[in-house]
Amino acid sequence: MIKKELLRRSIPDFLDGIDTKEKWEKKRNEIRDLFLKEEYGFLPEKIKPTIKTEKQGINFAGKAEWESVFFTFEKNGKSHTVRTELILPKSKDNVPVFLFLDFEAKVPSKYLPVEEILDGGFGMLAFCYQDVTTDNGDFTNGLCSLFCDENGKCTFGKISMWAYMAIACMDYLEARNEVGKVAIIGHSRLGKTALLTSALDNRFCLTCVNESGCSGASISRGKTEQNENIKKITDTFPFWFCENYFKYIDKENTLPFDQHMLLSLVAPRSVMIGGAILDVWADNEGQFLSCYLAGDIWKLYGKRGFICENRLPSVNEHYLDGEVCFHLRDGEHFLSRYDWNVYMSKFKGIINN
Ligand code: GTR
Repeated sequence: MIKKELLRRSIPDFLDGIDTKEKWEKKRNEIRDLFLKEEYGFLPEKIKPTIKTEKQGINFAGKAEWESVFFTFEKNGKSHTVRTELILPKSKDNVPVFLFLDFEAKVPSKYLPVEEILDGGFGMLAFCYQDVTTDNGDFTNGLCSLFCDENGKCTFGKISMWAYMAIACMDYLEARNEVGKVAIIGHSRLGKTALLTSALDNRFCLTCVNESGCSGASISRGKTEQNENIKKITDTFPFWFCENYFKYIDKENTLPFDQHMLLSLVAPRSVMIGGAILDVWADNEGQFLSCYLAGDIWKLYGKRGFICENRLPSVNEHYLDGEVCFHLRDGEHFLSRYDWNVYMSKFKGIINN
């Protein structure tokens, strides 16, 4: 079945001839730069933010400590502050932490079940993506305002800017003594962001990419009418990408890569792709094929890669044994408790290893 799908989607064998870890590591930076040049835009230069923290009274039934952490970035006389929330299980060391890219500034939020995560033994650092910069074509606000030109133009898209903040959060987590391993997690447009972040920054031991779909974990070639494609996504969200990406509208077959190669940049660390059966827009087959095609890169590191049957999993069946994981949940587009449990159980396995 897989062969037939691959033929229908006509994905060239981009990784042909890469049969050793050394050859791959030479190639990987080229691939990374291609994604930045052709799709998302290069991230701006790193600025070290000033950090201020403020303790919050709520401690989740005494289980946790909550601090708001303010990141202030300054450049050319302009500055912008992003508020983040750090919630850690009380008096623990070496705490595994999820860096969560959220749609809301609220804690807990629709997609962030704080107590369940704490009860799982994890801490979390969360920020609302629109506090970094708004989700629209205005590049003069938030962090983008520090990097745009006098006409309010940036050379990168908004996904790159959100990824920039995620990397700054990782710098901060690394400096905190109580924090152990860090996973990154995002849903949908923030799943795209989580995947790009981890492709650029190898400090995340686990990358959870929930229903990221088009221009995320899903293959761009061979979309059906019901799937989102480059034309549809750039018609609605042109500001997520850099200008070069528009060359590929209705010309997916001319892309010098496909999205599975973004996944492969995460190797040899673990990556989990989550889908929901009714989320046809995100293209589950394309997300699954990405795992299938990227998996071999892990084998160059002596790892297992993607372990699967020769078909898409059925609903609520999981392919979680390798470092590349795929699960297909019942229901619609959402980051549910079910998904969190799947991600947390893998994270536990990584810590205990
Ligand atoms: C949709 C978009 C998808 C996905 C989603 C989301 O409208 O077309 O690519 O990112 O939004 O972020 O919720």
